Amino acid sequence: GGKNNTIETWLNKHRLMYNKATQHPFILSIRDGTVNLSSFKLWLGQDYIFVREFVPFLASVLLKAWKESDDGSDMEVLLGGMASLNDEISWFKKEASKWSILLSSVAPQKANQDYCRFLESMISPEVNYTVAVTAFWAIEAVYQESFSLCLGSGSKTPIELLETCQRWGNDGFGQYCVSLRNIANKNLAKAPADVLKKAEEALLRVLELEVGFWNMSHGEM
Ligand code: HMH
Repeated sequence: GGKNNTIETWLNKHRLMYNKATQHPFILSIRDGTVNLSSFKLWLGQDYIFVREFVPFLASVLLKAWKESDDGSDMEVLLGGMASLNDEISWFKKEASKWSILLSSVAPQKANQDYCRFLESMISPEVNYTVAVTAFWAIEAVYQESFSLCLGSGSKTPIELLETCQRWGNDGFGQYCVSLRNIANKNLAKAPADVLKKAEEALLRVLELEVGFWNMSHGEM
């Protein structure tokens, strides 16, 4: 606690794992234009399932904020996230039809099931707001960092994947992630040691699950 930079401290401490999650070979293959389109389609179908599971998780974070946060602006940031998820689900359906993916026939693979089980565990009222909002920030931040890599100068992202990369790599989403990190830092600064420990564990678990999710898409099961 104390200083308002717990997240930065943890990211430095766990830099290797964070880089594994944000610079995965699947993302690097999008960036250098060598991505296998069947991998991309697999990712798209699996992520649609994940995002649907993300809705009740975010609802639970919102509920915890309402009960436990002393700052009303937290709820507004989270509500904005909820609104974006509504848009995101429509986008997945549109994108899936563009790639001729029948979403109703996609079954969650092992890595996705593991991740969804983690989200479900975070919904429990026993998990406090600080831990849940730290996990939430980490989940969003990994996608933001990953996909913005595919938009940077020198990237050779295939044109038909640009919209996907912009969805999570755009500046607005980047700002949203900064707001979430500020919320997490603010709550971590006043958290007792046991909560700090659980939040750090949740961050590490998210990074591990993100790597597993990319591995699944990249055909490295
Ligand atoms: C697996 N992680 C995964 N999917 C997503 N859509 C996000 C993070 C960001 O919302």
